[in-house]
Amino acid sequence: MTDADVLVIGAGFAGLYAVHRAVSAGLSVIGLEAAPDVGGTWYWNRYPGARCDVESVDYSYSFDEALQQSWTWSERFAAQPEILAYLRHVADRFDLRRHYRFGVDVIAADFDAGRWHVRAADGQTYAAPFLLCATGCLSAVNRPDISGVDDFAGDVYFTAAWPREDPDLHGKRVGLIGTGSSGIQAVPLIAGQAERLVVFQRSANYSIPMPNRPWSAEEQQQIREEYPERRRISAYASAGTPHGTYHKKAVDTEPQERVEALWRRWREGGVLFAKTFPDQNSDLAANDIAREFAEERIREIVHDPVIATDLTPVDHPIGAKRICTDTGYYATFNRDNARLVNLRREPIDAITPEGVRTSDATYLCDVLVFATGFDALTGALTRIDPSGPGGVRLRDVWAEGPVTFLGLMVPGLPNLFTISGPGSPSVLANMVLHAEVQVDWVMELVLTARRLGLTEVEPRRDAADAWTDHVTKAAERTLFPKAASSWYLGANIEGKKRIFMPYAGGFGTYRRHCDAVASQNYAGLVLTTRNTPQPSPTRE
Ligand code: NA7
Repeated sequence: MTDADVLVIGAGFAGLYAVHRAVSAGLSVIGLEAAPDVGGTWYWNRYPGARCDVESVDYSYSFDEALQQSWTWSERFAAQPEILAYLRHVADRFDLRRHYRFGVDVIAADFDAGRWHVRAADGQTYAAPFLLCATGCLSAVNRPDISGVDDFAGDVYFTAAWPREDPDLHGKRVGLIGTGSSGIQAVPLIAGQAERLVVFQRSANYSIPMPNRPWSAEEQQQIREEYPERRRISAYASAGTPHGTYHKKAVDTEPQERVEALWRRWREGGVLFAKTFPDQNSDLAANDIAREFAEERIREIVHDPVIATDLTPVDHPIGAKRICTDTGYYATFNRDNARLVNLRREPIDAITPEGVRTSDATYLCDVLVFATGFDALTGALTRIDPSGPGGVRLRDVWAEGPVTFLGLMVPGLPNLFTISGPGSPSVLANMVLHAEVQVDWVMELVLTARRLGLTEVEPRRDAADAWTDHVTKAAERTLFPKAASSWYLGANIEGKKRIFMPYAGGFGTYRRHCDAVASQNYAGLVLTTRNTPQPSPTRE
């Protein structure tokens, strides 16, 4: 079968849920996935140290209470193998693999005669009236165009496409380029194996220790008992988790009390530190308080003051760029076999067959690891570049930055849904609950249209412009746009338009917007039957 009611691209958290939801509604579904199995980003990102920076009890599906109660996370922040095992378990439990074609690399999608025709790299096409792109925010790998990059004679690995068989780095001289979350997680483990590790840093990032630990049996029991309440609080919370901020603004809190609050968050660990105080990401004075606290910790851990200074970010308020979460990152630079090269002082001239040549030296390497990130948020979609009626192309609609309705739909491209797309909270929220909310909303719309005999749904251009404007204004109320080198802004990709892409208004607020559109008979959308506009539907 190559025809269905719904096509879903991707078998990560969002794609698996989309397939499950569509099948449960009685629709025929074909899932397409480039990898040989389920997992999405957790299939590919299997580098040493890969771990989620959100607690796993939150970063897991909520749609099925029996699943929730039966799965046990072994530790607070699960490592990649456990998350992949969870997704494989979900695929088995709901019998989702039989709807998927694996190893299918989608390269094009065209809407014609009321159907999306999706073409794969092997020439096969698949068709359905509705297309859900669950292609992920962090899946289009960034392969930097550094001079001589193809000349390197040793082994080359990307953290975002790590080999299934872990390479043995013992006794090797390893060069690692990139110090975002992936590089920062991998560095301590690679330094523990390699004979020598040189880390090439273009921009320093803030990283907060992850106080990971196994859950005790009592804690696991308590988690099970409290799950419904935990999910109730998360449902309309600002990031889709039960955690909030301190009850007072940083600028209204006495210095001693402030430091105590910061220590508490530091010890809780991870991304939560970016939200210690309610004003931390909107008021530079409040941000400075948290930033200076974190910088003091770097200086405490790193013995050499010059290296500590190099490891201290210079181009963004703390949390304005994705904060990282580590296990022993800064302390790695106290080791004799680990070295930091600050590319802002000593830029790369070229990669040579022997290693990396900078303006100051040549670093001989047997292995190069690229932890250079992704063409985030838009890359996986623009690489497919869906084309709508009249030849409207996604890349053209987004030429000046992503224009979306609720981060889910694009004017000119009917029946296309961008799960976790730009213009939705996505990477600023708990991605799993976020996927559930969006997929539920999309499926409700698809089922409503089918029930009413309407064949095409599309946002009005003015409604999409209004949403996009709202997304921009939400970002302007925060410090996010001040991060010069952030992938949230597309700044890591040469030539990419600098626009803050996620919706910074909060997960709960976003959800209320989605609820309101649905309850107002899909205000902002045009629903048609074979190009004949129909009045807004009356919901049953
Ligand atoms: P990131 O956070 O985008 O990090 C990529 C790193 O690679 C970052 O330090 C980049 O520097 C660096 N980079 C990219 N291109 C180059 C070139 N050409 N030369 C030198 N350095 C380069 O990706 P990650 O995979 O670490 O993490 C992505 C998200 O996954 C993470 O935030 C979590 O949400 C999970 P830059 O900062 O652009 O100067």
